[in-house]
Amino acid sequence: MNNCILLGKPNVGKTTFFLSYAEYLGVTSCILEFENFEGSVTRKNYSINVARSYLINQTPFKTKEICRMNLSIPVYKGRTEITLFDTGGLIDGISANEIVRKSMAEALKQLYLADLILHMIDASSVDHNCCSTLSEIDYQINQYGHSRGAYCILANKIDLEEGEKGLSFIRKEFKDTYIIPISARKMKGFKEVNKFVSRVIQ
Ligand SMILES: Nc1nc2c(ncn2[C@@H]2O[C@H](COP(=O)(O)OP(=O)(O)O)[C@@H](O)[C@H]2O)c(=O)[nH]1
Ligand SMILES: [Mg+2]
Repeated sequence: MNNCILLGKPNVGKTTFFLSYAEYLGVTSCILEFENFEGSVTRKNYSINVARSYLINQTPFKTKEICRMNLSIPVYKGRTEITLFDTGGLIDGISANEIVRKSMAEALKQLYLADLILHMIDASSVDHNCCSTLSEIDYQINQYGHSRGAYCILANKIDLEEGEKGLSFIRKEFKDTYIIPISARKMKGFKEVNKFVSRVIQ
């Protein structure tokens, strides 16, 4: 089984991508598995739109548990199954909030187990000072990702005006990394993401 993890700061658009990528692959109704911190798994069957209304939010750490979904990816000859993991988000340092600390520990555990790492950065907020702004943790994920090999950066929110400027900055900062500009909201760049995922997992 191929485990593919979505990682990045809170509010960069991981959950939006998680659901929109499934939709891009033809999924209309999905079975989401939520694993709590004690390891027990709850399965929920949602339409993509209902899942969006429940899971996507401007509140940082809206997604705290790991949420996963099995997806069928077209590869060279046929299709391959992957499990895509949506995580709660990583921040710099150690949070004072125990739930956030547990959420980050779970994300790091899944990162260790992942076969493919999709590191999402909010290209529209690199000049801002908000929870999704590129920071030290992104450089650490990048370093770890390179050490693992199957890794790329998804530079999200390029539909916003500041996104283009942010993308140039991200390209300068991470010169050795394969960067895919995307808009998770507008489903832009998904063809490139799909190509990358297919190439790595086959
Ligand atoms: N403009 C724009 N907003 C986005 C995009 N992707 C996500 N968002 C918004 O960013 C916020 C956080 O998204 P979410 O998927 O919950 O981020 P997560 O915390 O990384 O899972 C929400 O308000 C989304 O609607 C995008 O591609 N473009
Ligand atoms: Mg989320």
